[in-house]
Amino acid sequence: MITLYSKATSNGRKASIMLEESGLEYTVRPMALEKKEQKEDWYLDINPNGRVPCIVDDDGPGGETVSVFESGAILQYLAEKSGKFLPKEGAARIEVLNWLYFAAGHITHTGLCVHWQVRNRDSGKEHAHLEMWQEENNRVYGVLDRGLEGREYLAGDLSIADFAAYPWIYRYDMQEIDLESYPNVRNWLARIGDRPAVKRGLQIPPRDDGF
Ligand SMILES: N[C@@H](CCC(=O)N[C@@H](CS)C(=O)NCC(=O)O)C(=O)O
Repeated sequence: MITLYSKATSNGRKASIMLEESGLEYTVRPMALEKKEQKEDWYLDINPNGRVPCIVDDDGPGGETVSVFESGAILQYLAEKSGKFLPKEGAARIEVLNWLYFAAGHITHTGLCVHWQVRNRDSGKEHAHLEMWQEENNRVYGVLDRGLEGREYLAGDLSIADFAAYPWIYRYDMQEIDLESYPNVRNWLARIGDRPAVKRGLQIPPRDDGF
């Protein structure tokens, strides 16, 4: 059985959406980030990075227990375990990995930097780099918009690359992005957001503050 250690944040949601979409059996252990549970020794033993998400699978390769602790690695692990959302070989697999790493790198890092700077500004703290990160974020949305031209999903067919990108792009409002400037991203966002498994995954573990 897979155990998901998470909170419904942009990175946590990548894993919960994939778990819902894949149909794999799992249980959830909600993490109280505000109590710094993610920095406790028992958790650092399974995720040395001290952040969410993390999964532990007691039926990993060869029946061994494995922990997987980077959201991109979690997506790839679950895709390989379920045989869904990542072609086994060929050009189609390469295209999924292109966009998966773009999401795990650019989209996630830039989204996080904008988020921190906006939060700092709104609480009266230093936010000297807000403009710089928003400019970079607009560049990233531009790359996505161009990539989605003539495609329904990032790699052509629905894949783990979409699940890696969606939870950050879903927060475009917080990032103060004008979505009308990126019509392909806007349509893709609506398409992914319509999926019942994605709707469920966004709320795992449940949160009641509207995000
Ligand atoms: N590179 C990691 C980033 C994980 C991450 O930043 N998680 C945030 C929530 S979105 C977190 O756990 N924050 C709590 C902390 O920094 O202690 C991944 O992709 O899994």
